[in-house]
Amino acid sequence: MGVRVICNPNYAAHVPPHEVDNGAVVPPWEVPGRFDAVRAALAAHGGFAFEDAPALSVDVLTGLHDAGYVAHLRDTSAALAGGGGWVMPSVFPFAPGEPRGEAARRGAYCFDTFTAITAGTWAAALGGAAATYRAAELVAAGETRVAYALTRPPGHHAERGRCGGYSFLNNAALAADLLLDLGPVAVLDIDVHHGNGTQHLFYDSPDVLTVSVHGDPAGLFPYFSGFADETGTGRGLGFNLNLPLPPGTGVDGYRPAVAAALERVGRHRPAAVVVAFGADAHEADPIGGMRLPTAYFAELGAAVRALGVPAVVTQEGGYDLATVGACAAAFLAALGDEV
Ligand code: OKP
Ligand code: ZN
Repeated sequence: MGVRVICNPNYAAHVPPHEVDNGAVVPPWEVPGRFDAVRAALAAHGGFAFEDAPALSVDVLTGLHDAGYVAHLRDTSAALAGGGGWVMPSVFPFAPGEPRGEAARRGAYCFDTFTAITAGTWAAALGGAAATYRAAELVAAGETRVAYALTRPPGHHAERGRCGGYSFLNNAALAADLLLDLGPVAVLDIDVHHGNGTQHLFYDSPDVLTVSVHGDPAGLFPYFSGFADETGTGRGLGFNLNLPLPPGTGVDGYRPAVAAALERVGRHRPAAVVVAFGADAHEADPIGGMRLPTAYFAELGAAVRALGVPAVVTQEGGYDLATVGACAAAFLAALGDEV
């Protein structure tokens, strides 16, 4: 089927110690075993070609992420090198002005208490960006119709200057940016959580259409965005579409939402599409709250394939280690199917 899988060679470097949920310290959901589970499932499925991403120059991130934020990630990881420590915010900005000092920076460059920076975070995040950049390069050069960046941590919650939602560098946005060389681009986000970072980065752009199908943020992370009335701003007005779904939604609710999402993507006449893929709407996912069976991920892949445009797929969420790989394999095999 010819799907190129570009791996983040540094995926295991980022090991979050825990997350803080409603003030409680709980085990992290976003763990290295997620990558291993997906890679094993793709290998068992067969038909996927794996390669490691070459190193990426940090300069590639300049147009996308704030320089102070990038320095914060890099410097924080460097300062933690050799130890098992971590950095998480305790105070978020409540007064105007630049952050002065380390404790202020922690809160200024992060929007939640789920996203620890560790010694390996910078390497892992940059490795994920490298895998995504390579995937986009291959698609832009016409070397493959479908490229999948197999990586963790995820990226779709990362804003220009803030990490959050386990995300540090916005891989989907990086791919979209590169693919703009071909013409208009659409990002379709089917992770169960709203892709707030990608929406934020392209909110005023008519060139990159952002469409997200996700759990209603009234009751699901990221809570502050993902509502249907967020439609873009300025020249980008009309180029953001959110399709929130109630908790417990299954195939019957997803089908019409995905059809509406793809109808909008098609009207954009994209030269390429970026799929921010998550398996966390699966019925077994421990945090998604939705009811999709594994087989529906094949239907999703076929539906995206029917757009008839080249695709870069980024790996976002999916936290049930027993099913995340099968969902990815089903989606990618259907998307990459040659006829
Ligand atoms: C990242 B991605 C669970 C709290 C989890 C953070 C979710 C981040 C999801 N009680 N909160 O979009 O899969
Ligand atoms: Zn998610």
